[in-house]
Amino acid sequence: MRTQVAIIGAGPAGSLLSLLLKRHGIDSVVIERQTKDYVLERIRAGILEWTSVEILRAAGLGQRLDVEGHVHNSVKLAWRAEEMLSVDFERLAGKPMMAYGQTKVQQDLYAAAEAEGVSIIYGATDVDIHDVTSDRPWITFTANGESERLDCDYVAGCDGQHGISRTAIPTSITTEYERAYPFGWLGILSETPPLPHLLYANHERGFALCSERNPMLSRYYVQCPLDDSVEDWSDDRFWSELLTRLPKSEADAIVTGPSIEKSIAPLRSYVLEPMQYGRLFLAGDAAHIVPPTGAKGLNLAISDVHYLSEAFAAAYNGSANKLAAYSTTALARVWGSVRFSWWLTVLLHRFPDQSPFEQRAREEDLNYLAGSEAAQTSFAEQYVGLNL
Ligand code: FAS
Ligand code: PHB
Repeated sequence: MRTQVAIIGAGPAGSLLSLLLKRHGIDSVVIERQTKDYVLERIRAGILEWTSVEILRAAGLGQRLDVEGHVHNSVKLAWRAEEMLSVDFERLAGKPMMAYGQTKVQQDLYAAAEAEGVSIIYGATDVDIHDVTSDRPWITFTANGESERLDCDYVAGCDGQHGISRTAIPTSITTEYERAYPFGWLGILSETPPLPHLLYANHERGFALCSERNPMLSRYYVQCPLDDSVEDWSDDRFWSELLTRLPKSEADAIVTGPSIEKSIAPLRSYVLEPMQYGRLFLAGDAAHIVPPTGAKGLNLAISDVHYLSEAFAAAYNGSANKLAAYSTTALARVWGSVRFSWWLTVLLHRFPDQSPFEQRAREEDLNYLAGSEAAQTSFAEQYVGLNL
């Protein structure tokens, strides 16, 4: 087989990239390890930055999100049990954000790929990347029991945090930046009406977050020890812990119910530099991971492939400058979101080894945020998404 761009991974990054390339008349083939249903069943992100909404709309992928997405002009922060602050995005940053789950984004991307004849090969194993420093790289993989070879001009590594494309870049030229956090997030979905707004809470018992997926589907998280398992958390224990960590006025408004999904995710910050090597270009979680506190992971995958698709289009039109600068361009926005996600994670969580001084200083951070329009503006413009 031959194509112009071979894409490894059909998560949000890989499947959106294939569609953006098609908008530029560039052929691609997407090679995905899992089945389509497996990818669609993963419960992950819930928030789109306005920049992401605009990229999806511009690519003709905004029809459903414009009907089912819930635009939010603010989020609430709570601390010291009853202190609360609402940050007004529209007034301070000039744009809102949208609650629209990654599951729906993925469904929309796969529906468009099918309708437009984009080639996605599911269930591919033994994927390997060859000759990325030549001008004729190629991919090998096994699909339906057959060994396959895909010749291409370029390779896009969109295979997430457990992918292989990162390993095709020699460690002699890469730098890894990493921070693991000493806690996880226990998340549940419940078929109950969510709060009217997102609420982040820093409580002495730990972080809590109230979010949504639709008017009858709530998404809640509580910080939990890394060595906890889902079996340690009955629904009753979860609801009791969540309501304890919220201000009473908010806790009284929560509608509890049976969980229909329950999982624990570890939190990590990770950046690989550079994000390109020869004719291999990384995008999304393949190159960087953020703790979900700032709701940036999915949004960075979208901005990476926005830059990458523009760079491929320029290259096929005779100008290779954007492609040569892709890693530098993407990393500028990646680091802005990585820093914000790290800062918000440290601000809102309880660290097992933290001192009373650190907690009191964090609370002062939140008091300052509550009293400073400048601080709230800085928070707002980073939360809704830095400009491309
Ligand atoms: P993905 O991991 O989504 O996709 C990579 C794809 O590559 C996968 O489908 C995988 O099967 C495939 N693949 C891997 N290795 C391969 C190989 N060798 N060959 C072929 N295919 C291969 N972000 C938020 O903003 N908010 C959240 O609340 C949030 N929660 C999360 C919870 C969990 C448990 C995880 C893991 C992530 C969460 N994220 C969250 C981040 C998440 O949304 C990612 O940022 C987003 O999925 C990134 O998209 P991709 O880069 O496409 O990577
Ligand atoms: C979610 O809805 O899953 C969500 C919302 C905000 C975050 C993280 C996750 O910061």
